[in-house]
Formats: sequence, structure tokens, C-alpha cells
Amino acid sequence: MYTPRPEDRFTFGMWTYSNPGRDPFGDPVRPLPDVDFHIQAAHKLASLGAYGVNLHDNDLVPIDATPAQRDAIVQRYRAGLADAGMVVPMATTNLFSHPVFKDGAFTAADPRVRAFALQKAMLGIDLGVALGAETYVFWGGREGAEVDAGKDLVDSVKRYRDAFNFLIAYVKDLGYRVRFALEAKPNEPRGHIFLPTTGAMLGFIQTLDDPDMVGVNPEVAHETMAGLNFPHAVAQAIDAGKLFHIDLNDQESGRFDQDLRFGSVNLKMAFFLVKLLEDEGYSGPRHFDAHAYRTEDRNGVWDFCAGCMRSYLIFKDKVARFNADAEIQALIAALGADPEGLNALSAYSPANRNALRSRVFDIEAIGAEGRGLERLDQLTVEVILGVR
Ligand code: GLT
Ligand code: MN
Ligand code: MN
Repeated sequence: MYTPRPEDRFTFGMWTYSNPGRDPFGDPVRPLPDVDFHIQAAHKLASLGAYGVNLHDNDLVPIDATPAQRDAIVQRYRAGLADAGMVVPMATTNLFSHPVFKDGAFTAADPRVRAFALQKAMLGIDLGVALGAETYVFWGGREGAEVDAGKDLVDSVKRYRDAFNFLIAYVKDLGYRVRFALEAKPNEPRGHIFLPTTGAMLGFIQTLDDPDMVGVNPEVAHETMAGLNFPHAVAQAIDAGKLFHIDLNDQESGRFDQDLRFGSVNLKMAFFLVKLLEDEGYSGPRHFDAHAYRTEDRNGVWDFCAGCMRSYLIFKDKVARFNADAEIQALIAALGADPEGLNALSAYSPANRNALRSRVFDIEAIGAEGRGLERLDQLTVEVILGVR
């Protein structure tokens, strides 16, 4: 019942399962990956029930590879992936690791860096499309500042927009069928990252040349770092028709970006997130952007991958129980009951205007009624804890 299948559309970033466990204070604890490992990993993930792998250009092709080396690596990997029965639904560009990006990529003050970032993104899109990706993610890890004197803040937003407009035109010009998904993060590696939340991204997208081509890729850890409620951010993205992709993981508040195994920290958040995705019929990949604890060897990494998928499916089962629980559903229905037919007045018309203006409300009585949310919340927790 909790065994993942390709239809569940679980995917892992190449950078997640191959994360060597390096941190600012410590060296890698697991071997650095090469293309052979990525092919083995595709088979391993397929055997665990995953659907696909997502990648940055340089997860697969070293930044200093010649075009001939790049083509050879891509050809090898494509064959290995097909052999494993896996797909690449999403790809992205690494615009953060190389020192050239230390003060930004699309928003760098230095025009040489901005131009190189565009070139790298175009080649990355070509690679993603060649591997079959339908979604292209942009996470602007270095787009930000510690020193606000170093770049004009309004110009930075304009530069960001110019870059996306350029790449939107590029994709159309070449006839690629790929959509962009922008991923927000408030800080780390920069002191302050531009467009720090999913809400900021949603506002920015509407200023682009073709907003329909661009959506968001919200990440649990990143909204949590900003102190925000992740399901609320995802709900807004769904309402706007902008949930093109999602980065599932977990995160403690007030910490560095932990990218923990899905469902390992905030069980209630994970429950309401899975409920939202399933109830709203989100059909994109369930992508885990997380990595195994630094304590683990490669076997621990596979435990981590299996755990992400299994926990998602357990939460999905809890959601089905919650939705089928008569007592819970009766409580929810009572919260929105409308015995006086007031919902019919919510759309503006002269008649509704007059009806609302003259209506007498007993606000003391309404304000004195208990909402029953303690009971509802306890029942929710009991569903999650497995006693209902
Ligand atoms: C990096 C980051 C992730 C992003 C990846 C895509 S790169 O690992 O921490 O949140 O989704 O660029
Ligand atoms: Mn992410
Ligand atoms: Mn993260």
C-alpha cells in the first residue's frame, strides 16, 4: 500500500541523492558522483519506485567540459536513463557554484557576469530539452546581496526581469515546449536573496513578457526559513494556476536550509501539504529536494530516498482517512453552514447591495459561539497519529 510506483510521479534531484554531505565546516563524507554513479542511481531509484530524476547542467556535465565531452556524457546518460525506465521532467542551471557568480548571475552588477549567465542558461535549457524536461527551474541562490551599496536594488529587479524576458523569447524562438518555474529562498548562500518568498515570485511573474509561461517551484524548507506557512504559499500558487513544480523536504524553523527527508520534522505541515496537493489534483512531479543526513553512507541515502516516498504515501493514506471520516467532515461542514442563505448575497448586484446594507446581524451572539476547532484539530492529530 505504501510502495511507490512510477504513477506516483516521485522524482529526486541529481544533486540530492548524490549529495556528498559537504558542509561549511566539514568535508564530503560520501564519494563525489560521476556519470556511472548517476546511471547506477537511476536503476536504484527505479527499483525503489521513483519516476524520474531532475538535474542542473553541471550535475551531469562538468562546467569545463568541451562540447564533444558534453555530448558523450549526455548520450551515455540518456541511454542509461532509458534503460532504467526513468525520465527527466525538470532541469535547471547551476548559476551559483562557480566563483564567477559570487555576486549574482542575472542580477550581477558586472555585465560580463550577466551575459555569461544568460549564455549558461540557454545551454542549460538546450540540455534539459534534449533530456525531455518540460519544466525549467530557476533558483537564484546568488541573486542577492550582503552590501546593498553594491547594486541598485530597483535595477536588480529590472535585470532579473530582463533575463527572464530574454529566456522566454529564446524558448519561443527555438520552439521548445518548456515552462519556467521560479524558486524563492530568503537567504543562504547570500545574506539576502532577491524575491525571497513564493508570494514575491508570484507578483514578479505578472510583470514578465509572457506570464503564462512562468510559474513557481516552492520549497518547504525555504518558506519555513522565512517563517511562513508552506501550505498557505502553495495554496496561493494553486489558486493563481502557478504551481508548475514543487520541492518537497522538511525543515526546522530558525535554522540553515536543512533539506531534510520529507515528513521527518513537521508532521502536521506535511499532512496538510499532501492534502492540498492530492485534493487539488496537482498533477506535476512530487519532487524531493532533500538529502540524507551527513551521518549516512550511500546505503543510508537509499533509505532516505525510500523514506521520502513512503512517508508521502502514508500521508496520502491519512488524507483519505481524514476525508472519509464522518465526524471530521460533519465538523467542517458545520463551520461553513449557511442556514440564512447569505452566500447568495456575496456577488455584487444592486439587490444584494441593498439586502446587505439593511441586514441586521447579531454580532454579539455570533461572536460568542465557539467554533469547535479544538475538537477538529485533536481529531486531525489522531488521524495523523494513526488512531482513527
Ligand atoms: C540547490 C538549492 C535547491 C534548488 C536547486 C535547484 S539547487 O540545491 O538548495 O533548493 O532547488 O537549483
Ligand atoms: Mn529547492
Ligand atoms: Mn533547500
